[in-house]
Amino acid sequence: MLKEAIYHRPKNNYAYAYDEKTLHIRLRTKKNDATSVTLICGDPYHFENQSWQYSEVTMSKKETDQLFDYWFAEVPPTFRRMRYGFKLANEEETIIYGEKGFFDTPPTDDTAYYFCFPFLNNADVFRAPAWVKDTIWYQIFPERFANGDSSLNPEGALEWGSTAPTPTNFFGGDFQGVIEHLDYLSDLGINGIYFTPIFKAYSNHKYDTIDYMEIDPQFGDKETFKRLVKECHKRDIKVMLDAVFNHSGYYFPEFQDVLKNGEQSPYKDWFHIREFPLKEEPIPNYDTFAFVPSMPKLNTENEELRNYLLEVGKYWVEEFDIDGWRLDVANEIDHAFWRDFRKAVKSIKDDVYILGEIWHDSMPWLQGDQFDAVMNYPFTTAALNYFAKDKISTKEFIEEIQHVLSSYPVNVNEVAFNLLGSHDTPRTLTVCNESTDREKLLFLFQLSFIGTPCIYYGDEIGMTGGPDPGCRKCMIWDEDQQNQELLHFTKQLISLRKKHQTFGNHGNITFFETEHGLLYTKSNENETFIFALNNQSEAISICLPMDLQNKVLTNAMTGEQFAANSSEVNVQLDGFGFEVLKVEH
Ligand code: ARE
Repeated sequence: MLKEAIYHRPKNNYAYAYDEKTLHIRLRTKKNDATSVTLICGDPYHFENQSWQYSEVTMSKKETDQLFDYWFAEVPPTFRRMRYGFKLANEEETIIYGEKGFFDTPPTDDTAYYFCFPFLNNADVFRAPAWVKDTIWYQIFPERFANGDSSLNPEGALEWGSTAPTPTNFFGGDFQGVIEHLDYLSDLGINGIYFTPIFKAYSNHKYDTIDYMEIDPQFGDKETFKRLVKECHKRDIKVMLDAVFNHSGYYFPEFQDVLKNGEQSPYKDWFHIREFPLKEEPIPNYDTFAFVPSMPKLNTENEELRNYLLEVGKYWVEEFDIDGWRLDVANEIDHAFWRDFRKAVKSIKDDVYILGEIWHDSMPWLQGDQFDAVMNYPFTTAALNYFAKDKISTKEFIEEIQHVLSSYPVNVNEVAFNLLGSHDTPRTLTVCNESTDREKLLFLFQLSFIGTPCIYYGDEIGMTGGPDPGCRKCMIWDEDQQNQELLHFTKQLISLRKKHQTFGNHGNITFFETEHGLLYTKSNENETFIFALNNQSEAISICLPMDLQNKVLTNAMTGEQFAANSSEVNVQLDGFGFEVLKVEH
């Protein structure tokens, strides 16, 4: 066995509390190396005749990526503490692996050889709000969703959809417009809206805040926003706002004060100024988001600023009853701030959802003390490379997806924010080279996967657009211009996800090897959904992965039923075709 590939470390995705009584343990081995892995585990203080007493739990191979297998076991330690190690076997040898290295047989004179999960403290369990698991998000870029009150139009606002979006043009989207289309969103079936920033700012995207306590006047006022939240809640739709705390905008009065008064400004420590006077060229001599001079980085270590931002976090929850915060550039802000932020906002409403914008591996933020989820861009990349761009093989896709799953605890995966695109990326249909067939496969995968899917406004009706700002076109409301078939298809998937727990976020996912096409199942004790997808233009046949003799299969999309008359069932898929079949056990 390749010992160098064997890896475990407690208190992260390899060993964590799933709930107040259950531990999950993972072990990494070289791919296709070990043939069985057993968890050796016991209470650290349980000795008999000076011999440590342990039991053995079989681990199952849960994920496999390009190089490794990940073995998994679930254990409920009676006294909520555990020492543990692993027994790995293949045809050649059996070895024991613990914190102090490798052994031939399990040592029993001392538990110091083993890994330690000291105590399962309830306060440390990662817990996202219960409602999140069943949420289907819809992302709205407020300037471009709907213009419901033209009296609020910013100066020079253009006619809705009359021209392409640029970094600086305005079309007058507002809250009234959103309110008027809430029935459309209810009908679509989504039950959470993520709004990009709505606070007073300079630009059309509002990521350059002027006042965190005010609504941008082009969107409406506080009364209208209150009404919007109420109308959403009436329809069981949650509301999440964007908190831009990494940086302020250029016209944030405190930054203006520093520009004007330099070192004499009482706000100079609210920012990271490298030298006075401030200058922007050739690059700013103060820290910024990227190298953008109009986005000076805020110093969250400054107590006054920190308290101000924590007040902002609380204010919109307390006064407006919002349900979530999406945190912009979350990974560039210190962890201590986010721990305080979590405590502050959850003290007002304990089931507020906290979503960090992080595009990379995010385990340090997902330990239960900071965020409930991150924007799952690694999922996005894998899905687009496979379904939209045809850049990777089925095998590579499954490996990538399983790599993402293996990077986090199961309870974190269950609330991962799975997006296919956003206001920062080209529209999915454009990435699909405008193939609606490919787009449908993407939606089907996203909406049947573990986590919480998010639909970027307009993707459901087939809008196109390149990278920012191309992806920020005005929403198309003329039904003749909308792709009604795609809209109907999206609605159908959302309704299946809501109706069947197994289709949605409560089923175990398993991927199968195939010669062609993608095959996976979602199942619980009562039923299994089988998903067969063909991302190629040629027709294929896929053999279903289970013995279906005498079982009745239901086509989930059409409701048609048929009985399987042999144990081996093949489905024929047209180019870019798919089948979703349900089997009761
Ligand atoms: C403008 C221009 C862009 C230009 C950019 C940088 O339009 O063409 O690339 O400036 O000079 C907001 C606006 C943008 C605006 C930007 C700056 O929405 O239109 O862009 O402000 O004025 C990284 C960060 C991530 C960030 C993305 C954009 O890690 O946090 O870059 N996303 C948030 C928001 C944005 C917002 C800001 C931050 C700033 O969602 O909308 O931009 O408030 C790799 C990297 C990632 C990187 C990602 C995308 O994967 O590893 O770290 O994300 O690519 O570039």
